Amino acid sequence: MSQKRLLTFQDYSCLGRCSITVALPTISALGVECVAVPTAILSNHTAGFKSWTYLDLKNDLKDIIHKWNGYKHHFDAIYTGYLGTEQVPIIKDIIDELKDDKTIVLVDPAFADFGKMYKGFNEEHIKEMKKLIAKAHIIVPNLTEACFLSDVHYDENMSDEKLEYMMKKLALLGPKEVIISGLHQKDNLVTSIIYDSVSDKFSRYSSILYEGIYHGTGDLFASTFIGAKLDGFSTLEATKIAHDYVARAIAYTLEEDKPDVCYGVEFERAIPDLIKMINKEKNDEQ
Ligand code: PXL
Repeated sequence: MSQKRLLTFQDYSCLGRCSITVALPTISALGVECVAVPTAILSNHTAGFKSWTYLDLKNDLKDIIHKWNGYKHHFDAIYTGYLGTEQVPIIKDIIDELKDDKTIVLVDPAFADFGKMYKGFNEEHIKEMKKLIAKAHIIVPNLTEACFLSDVHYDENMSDEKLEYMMKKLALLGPKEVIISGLHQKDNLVTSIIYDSVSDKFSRYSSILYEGIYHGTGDLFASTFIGAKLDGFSTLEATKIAHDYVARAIAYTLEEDKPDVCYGVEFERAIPDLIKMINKEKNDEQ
């Protein structure tokens, strides 16, 4: 079996685990080649830190991928994460150029959380993101992003009926599957919900909730999910693996007296657990 190759576009934030610094090690640990194109270089991410430097690479993105012209390369997946508003249409064109009929396109909208957009984003970003989502097979918004993208009022304690209505609305934008992770619907539980628009079915997975704010866990979930998908797991299995890995990473982080939200979660310590999970699932299947 030949090794799977994934292409990802997201920022490189040097300090504060998120985006590429989470995607590369996680996807590599899953045995998948990760071709990571930084869309911008920041000193640190924009959540929690007071300020940051931002080197925008939007004018380099097409030059980078065009240098690959003439070489043989198939991308089994193209995965987008945090993007600046002006980068979104550029990435949309690049996806059209690089994907073939076997490429899975995963879009993590990555522009909002806790009912608010991240610093520097406005309505224009939502407009552009809706167009990018039209190119995706699978999207993994958090609850806030799902609300912004479906024009549904944000409600932390959304009913199942409303969630299902919203996920169906998101699928109408183009993606076949919509996954929302990190939902706090019931006391002490965190839930991931999947909507498959082809079968018109929902599936759910829950585990014990660790209270608190853990930055970069959306990026960790998306990276693990797509790596596991390329390892041959179904969407539900890949969702469970990603969900459990994020929970392990949070559990390690909580071993610290007072974890600082700026630095993200200690996912590196959970990589051996991730590899064990993957091997166990594979053995269980045999
Ligand atoms: O984890 C999402 C993310 C990624 N990249 C940057 C961010 C954030 C969230 O704030 O600021 C630069």
